[in-house]
Amino acid sequence: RHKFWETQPVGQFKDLGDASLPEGPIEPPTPLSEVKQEPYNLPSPYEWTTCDLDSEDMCNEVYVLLTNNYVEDDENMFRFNYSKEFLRWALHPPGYYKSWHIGVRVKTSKKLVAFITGVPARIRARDTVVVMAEINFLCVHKKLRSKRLAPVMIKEVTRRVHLENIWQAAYTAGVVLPTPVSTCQYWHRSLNPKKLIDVGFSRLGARMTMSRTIKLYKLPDQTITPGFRKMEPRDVPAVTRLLRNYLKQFVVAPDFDENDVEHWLLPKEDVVDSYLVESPETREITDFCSFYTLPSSILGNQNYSTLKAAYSYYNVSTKTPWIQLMNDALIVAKRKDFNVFNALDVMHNETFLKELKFGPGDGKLHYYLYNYRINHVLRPSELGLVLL
Ligand code: YNC
Ligand code: MG
Repeated sequence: RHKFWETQPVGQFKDLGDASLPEGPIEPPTPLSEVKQEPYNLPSPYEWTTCDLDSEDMCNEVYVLLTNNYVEDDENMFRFNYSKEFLRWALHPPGYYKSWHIGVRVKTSKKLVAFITGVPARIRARDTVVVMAEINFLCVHKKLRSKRLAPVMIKEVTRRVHLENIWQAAYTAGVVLPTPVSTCQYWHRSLNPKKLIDVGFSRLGARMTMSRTIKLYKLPDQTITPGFRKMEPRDVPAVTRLLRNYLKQFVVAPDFDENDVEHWLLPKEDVVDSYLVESPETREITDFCSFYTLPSSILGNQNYSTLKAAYSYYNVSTKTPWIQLMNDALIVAKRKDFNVFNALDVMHNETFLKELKFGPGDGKLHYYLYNYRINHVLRPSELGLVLL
């Protein structure tokens, strides 16, 4: 059934439910001298290229490939449209390896036709912090699908990860592969219901009029929580402490240090937004929320070309109730002209989704680990990890 994945060190379907298998690495690392030194062979029309996202031209080529060929919804109405600034941010975290940003070109025309990336991350699984690669942006041009290019790309990124003495990886996908660590669901909170209905993202509810729908999703212009403000560079130490303490409770979560927080959570215009609550009395930072900007192209609509979506990222509540904190996040997202606010049912998100009028989406998002076994399928609320 999975000719490629059956050969890989990942949890296999036949082993699901076998709690006698040891948790942890499936295969031990091999000596670096035994890692294949040359790239895998591609079919002869194609060649490997390493993508330097600092180059405006390369970044543009990657952007165009993804804009036209990356992930679509099941009905092919929308396609992710990651911005160039977002791609640079996503691919240049602390300690990144340029060699993990891998492209495939047509030899004759030099056209970029496929892409896959990794970035390093420390991820804790239960009590063990493991250096992993987060694999993302796997994309093969629409005209080259079903030619088994993806397995070669996955093997090549694996080889380049191994060359850095890293043996585990984390990734998410909308498709079911052997075998999910957890299966999550997206929820959507309309901020501009009129547009969402016009473009076919949502439908007018039964016995609802447009004006009642608009009223239902109306939000105040100003945030409610005293001390709610944008995160600043001086907040990095306090946010790191708050987040580290929060993420302890999840079975799988990133092990963020101050450098990671500075990179992943300091606000970056049109890429990532972060807010916190600073207690007006004690000046203590008690709560935090963040979201990233990921528009989708709207395919074949006369009136609109882009859906502006905010995606819930890392949030922490210790004093402000979850519902109030995330309602303030919705208020700022609305003020920044996002059309919809999306959130997975990970971490504590279920405590606010229904109350804040999020509705369940159709697609699922499956989380995977490569060469690391976790013996039970996790509930989404046991996951403390959000990948971009
Ligand atoms: C997928 N998304 O099952 P079997 S997510 C992993 N992730 O293998 P072909 C995938 N594997 O079942 P196509 C996958 N999608 O025979 C398919 N596969 O064992 C498997 N879509 O290859 C599939 N981006 O080349 C099958 O398929 C084999 O031409 C078939 O190409 C697939 O970034 C794809 O959804 C996804 O661009 C590139 O459809 C193409 O269809 C496409 O014949 C639109 O491939 C965009 C899209 C995927 C987004 C993502 C995470 C990727 C994770 C990859 C796995 C990483 C493993 C860890 C490596 C480091 C290890 C260390 C240490
Ligand atoms: Mg292919």
